[in-house]
Amino acid sequence: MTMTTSLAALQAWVDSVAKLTQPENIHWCNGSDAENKRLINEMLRTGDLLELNPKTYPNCYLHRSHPSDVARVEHLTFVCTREQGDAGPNNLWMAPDEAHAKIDALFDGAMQGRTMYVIPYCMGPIESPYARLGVEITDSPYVVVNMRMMTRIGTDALKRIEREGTFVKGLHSTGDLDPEKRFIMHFPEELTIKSVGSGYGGNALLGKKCHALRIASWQARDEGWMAEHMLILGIENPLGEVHYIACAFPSACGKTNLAMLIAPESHKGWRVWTLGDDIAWLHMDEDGKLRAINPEAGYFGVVPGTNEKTNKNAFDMIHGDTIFTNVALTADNEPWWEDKKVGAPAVDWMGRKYDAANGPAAHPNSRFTVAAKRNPAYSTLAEAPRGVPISAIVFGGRRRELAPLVYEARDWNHGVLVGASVASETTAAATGEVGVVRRDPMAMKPFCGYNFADYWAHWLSFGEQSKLLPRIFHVNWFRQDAAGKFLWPGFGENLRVLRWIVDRCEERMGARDAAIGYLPEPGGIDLSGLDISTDTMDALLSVDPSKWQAEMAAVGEYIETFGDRVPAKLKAEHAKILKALNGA
Ligand code: OXD
Ligand code: MN
Repeated sequence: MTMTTSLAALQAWVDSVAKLTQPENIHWCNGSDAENKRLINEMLRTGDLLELNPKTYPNCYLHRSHPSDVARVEHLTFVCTREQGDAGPNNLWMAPDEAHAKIDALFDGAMQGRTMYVIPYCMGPIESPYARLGVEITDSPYVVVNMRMMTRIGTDALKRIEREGTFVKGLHSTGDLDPEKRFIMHFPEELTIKSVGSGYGGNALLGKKCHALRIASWQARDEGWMAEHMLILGIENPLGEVHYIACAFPSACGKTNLAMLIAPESHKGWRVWTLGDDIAWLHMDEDGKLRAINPEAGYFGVVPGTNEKTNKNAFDMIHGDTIFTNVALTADNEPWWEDKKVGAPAVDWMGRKYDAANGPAAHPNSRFTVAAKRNPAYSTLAEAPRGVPISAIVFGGRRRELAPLVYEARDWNHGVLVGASVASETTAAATGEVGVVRRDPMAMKPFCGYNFADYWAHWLSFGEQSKLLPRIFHVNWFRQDAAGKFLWPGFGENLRVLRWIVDRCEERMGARDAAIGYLPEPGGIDLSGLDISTDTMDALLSVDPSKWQAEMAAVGEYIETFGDRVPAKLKAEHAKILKALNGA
C-alpha cells in the first residue's frame, strides 16, 4: 500500500483497519469540490441520493435511510472505560476488551467490495488553539459528503494532524443495517470511536456527537475546558452592541430555531447572529472569561416544522446545496415535510405513494445537512480562532408545566444545580417513546462521555477559578395551559426573553427574588407589540411551591443515584433551594 501520510501512527491505524475490514479500495479524502462532485454522482448512480428539483432546489439531494435507522440509538451506545464508575450510571458501559472484541467481529470483512474512505477532519476553525482533530474511516460516501459540510475535512486538517500527532480515531461501517448488529462504542481513554450498523447522522457522522461531545467532554475534563450541547448566538441591539449567549437544550427542542432567530416587527434594529446550533466548546481565557467556539461547520437540523414563519433563515438556507434525509417529495420533486406550509406530499419518506393513513409524510426526525455559511444570519466570528466571550449560559427543556418562561440562577454554583436539574419531554431525535419527561442534565444525558457526578464537579471547578463567568439562566418556551395550548408564542418573540437575560447580565434590570432564583418583575420583559394578556404572563412566570417541592425532591433523588461521587457543593445547593421552597 502506498504511504499516504507522514504520520506513522495514522498510517499504521489505517493499515490495520484495512486488514480487518478488507475494502476493495482505499480513498484518502482531500475535501475538494471535485471529490465531492464525484461522490455525489456515484451516489446518484447507485440510488443512495436522488436529485431534487434543480430549479427550485439547486444542488439539493434526498437520501432515504433504512426505515429502522432513522435516529440515534441510545440503547446501543456505550462508553467503554477501564473502570465502570468512570462511565457512570448515565452511560451504558462495557469493558474495553469485551467491547473491542464484540465490535471488531462485526467489522471483520465488513468493507468487502466497498471503498474505505479516510477522512481527516478538524473540529473548530483550522487555526484555532481550541480546535481538536480526528480521522474518520468509513465505507459510506453519504458520511463523507455530510462530514464535508459538518466539519472541516481534507488536506489542511491532515497537515495539522501530522504536525500535532494527536487525533481521535473514528471507525465506521454501515454494515448490513441489521439492528441486532448495531453498536456505537466510545473508548475515551484511547480517544477512539467505533460505530457499526447505522448510517444515521448522530451514529455515523462521528465528528458530531461521538467526538465533539462524548470523547471531547472527557478530553475537556482532563484539559480544563468544557464540551457542551449548546447553540451559540450573538444578540445585537440597535446600538450595534453584541452579547454572546450559549444555550443548552435537549435534542429537537429548538436550538437551531433560536440560533437563527429573526427579530419580530416590534424590534427594529435588533439582530441575532448564529455561531453554532448544536455544540459549543468553552475555554477560559487569561482574563477569566469563558470563550466559545463552535467545533462544527454545518447544521444537521430537524426539518419538520421549518417554514417561513418559524425559521425563515433556515427555510431559505435549505433551498440550495442541501442534503435532505427522510423527507417526503411533492409531485414537482421538491422536498416536503409536515408544517412546511407550501406544496403537498406525493411520495412519503419511505418512497411510497403518500397516504395519510401511513402517518406523517416526512419522518419526524427527518434532517437537513447544510454548510453553516449558507445561513443568512451566519456570524463570521464562527471562524474566529479564539471564539467569542460568553455573557450568559441558558439551560432549557420542553416542559408542559412547572418551569417558568425564564429565571436566573443566584450564582455559578446554583447555576450548576439548575443545569443538573434539566428535564425535558423526549423527542424523535432518539429511538424510544416520545413525550415522556426524563432527566437530561445540561442537555447532555445522551452525550456526556463520563460520570455525571464527575462532570458536575468539573462544572463547579470553574466557579473556583474566576469571578467573570457567565450568568446562568433557565428558559421554557413550551409551557401549556390546561387545554394544552402553548402560553408563549415562541420563535422570534423569544428575543424578548434574550433581552431580559442581556439586561440582567448588564445589571440594568431588577428581578423578583423567588425560592428557585430570580424571575422577571412585572414589566421586566418588554411586551410592546405583542398580544398577550397579563394573566397569561402571570401564568408563564408563576412558581407553584408545592409542585416545585416535588420537583426538587425528585431532583434530589436523581442526584443521589450518582452516589458518593456527587460533589458536596451540589448537594449543598440542592439543600438550599429545598429549604427556600419549604419556607416559601
Ligand atoms: C442532534 C441531536 O442531532 O441532538 O443534534 O440528536
Ligand atoms: Mn443535538
